[in-house]
Amino acid sequence: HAADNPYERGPAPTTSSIEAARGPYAVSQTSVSSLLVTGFGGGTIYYPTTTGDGTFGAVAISPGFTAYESSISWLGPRLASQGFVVFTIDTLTTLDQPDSRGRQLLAALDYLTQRSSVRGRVDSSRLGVMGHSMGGGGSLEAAKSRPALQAAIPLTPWNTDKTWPELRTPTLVIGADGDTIAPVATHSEPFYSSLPSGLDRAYLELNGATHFTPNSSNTTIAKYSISWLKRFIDNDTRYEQFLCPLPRPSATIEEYRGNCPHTG
Ligand code: 9J3
Ligand code: ZN
Repeated sequence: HAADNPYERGPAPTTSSIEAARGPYAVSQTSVSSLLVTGFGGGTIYYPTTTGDGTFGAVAISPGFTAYESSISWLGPRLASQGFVVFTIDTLTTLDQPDSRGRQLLAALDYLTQRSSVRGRVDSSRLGVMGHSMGGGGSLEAAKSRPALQAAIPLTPWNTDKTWPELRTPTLVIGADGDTIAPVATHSEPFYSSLPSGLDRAYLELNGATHFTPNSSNTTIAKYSISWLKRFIDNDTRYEQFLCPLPRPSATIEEYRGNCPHTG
């Protein structure tokens, strides 16, 4: 109920509403040229068109090694239509490593909240990060250096740093059972296991999936990402039902680990 939670946005969710290709908000978008920003490579901001619902939480999303914004762009309208401002970015070079991608995600959030044309629509205290592969590794780096971030979702993340006990940000790690580039045994699983045990954390292993599954529209990635962002960026406990009790293995879920109930 909005009277209890000033950050709640949109109608009460259902399984169909979080699985749908689009949520309840009409979405607009604006392009940010790399020539006009510093610290990252520009991108596209997707945002709810309405100005009648107050400010929204926001998330910046980085692509992986050698990849462009286009490789993660499906998440822009998918998440924004649920009531977030979403900034899908390009990196300074496509070869940037995870630590650099982490700094670039933070530069993008700073641009979004302080300089962008939609800054008035963003609640600068409710921010999150996502990314694919080295961009997912970057989302862990960003959360490590900025503990005020409210949610992190690394997607088939890759990083040489295997341990993340420093994080204070609720983190959902999404791995793929068939990933041979960032195998879950040496990336997603140790990343998840090394998070503090008292932190709100989860590990979703996609079934029948590869390193590149996060590069196209995927309902399982979308529904749990929406739920995690709503639960921790918006403090919206209406979404707790999709996260706790822990999802059971299914045609699309190889494994799911996490703490329940959530504490944050
Ligand atoms: O961003 C990624 O896809 C990282 C996987 C990779 O190619 O690492 C090799 C150095
Ligand atoms: Zn570490």
